[in-house]
Amino acid sequence: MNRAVDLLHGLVYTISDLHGEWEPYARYRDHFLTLLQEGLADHFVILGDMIHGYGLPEDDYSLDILLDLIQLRNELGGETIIPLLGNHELMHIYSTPYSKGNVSFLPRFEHMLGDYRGVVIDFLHSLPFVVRTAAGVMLTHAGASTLTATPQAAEWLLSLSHEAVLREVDRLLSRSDVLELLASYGQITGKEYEQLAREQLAVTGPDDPRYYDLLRGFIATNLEPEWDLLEEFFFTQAERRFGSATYSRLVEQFLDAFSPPGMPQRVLVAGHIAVSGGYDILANRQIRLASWAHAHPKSEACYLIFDAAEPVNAAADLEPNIYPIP
Ligand SMILES: [Mn+2]
Repeated sequence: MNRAVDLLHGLVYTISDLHGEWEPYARYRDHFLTLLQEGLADHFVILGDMIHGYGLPEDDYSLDILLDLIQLRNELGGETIIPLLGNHELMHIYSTPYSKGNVSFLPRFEHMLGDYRGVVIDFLHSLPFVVRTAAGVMLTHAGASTLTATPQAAEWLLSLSHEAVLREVDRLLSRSDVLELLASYGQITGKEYEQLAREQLAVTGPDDPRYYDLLRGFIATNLEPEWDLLEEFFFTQAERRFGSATYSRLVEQFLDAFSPPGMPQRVLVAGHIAVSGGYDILANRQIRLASWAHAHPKSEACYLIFDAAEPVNAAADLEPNIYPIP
């Protein structure tokens, strides 16, 4: 498994975090397709968190966006259409509940899947984690963190098979007393396991082949170091914990760890965190891009386009390449 897409040339059109909002998605997508036809863009990268609306269920177009991306990637290929994995997609690979405010993200999307489950979950399993470019600009969902900024962590993440982690979960499960685990899961959550599995994952009952998936997710989150690395890579908000000088060194180490031989990565572009306006420049090493959900106000939402072959040395060099939502 190779979780990095390496681009040596071509114009890279980049957006972040759409969180199930169809209209901005369609605007960015249509603009990309026009630019592609005109020879003014070659790669469409989405920095993860395509899914999970923060608003009402009826306004949540998460499934439509993924189905559209699946079709686009089938038509145009994985070098042209490059959605990356974000923390919101990750939880449907491992069946791990996650909420913010009043919204429980896992069950809403799981109940949406219906007959599309197989194709959608396969698609999530296939998503790359990073794009690296000859320009020295690396694209990913969240940002740098201490645990992931080592060559060993980078190597593990870049060759990760989710199936292998889930097989490890099953190995542990096969050596456990499942009934006892179900009972303790119920004790922790205050609800019967079966009720939770129905609510969270839309399973039909104990005969459903996915009946134990919620329990598998619970075991997965206790795997060390696997889950710690996944959690830090996809959920990190390290920039909020560290001062600018420390975070700058951390981004440098992170980029070094993820650089392929002969193609040093010098600038990081990520989404994941709200910004005031449409983007932030962090320690002149990182651009925090907000293409919709994390832009404040939304009218400042923006995308980035840059040449994968043209060397970039500092985050500020990319500022002229940032444009408002089309
Ligand atoms: Mn995120």
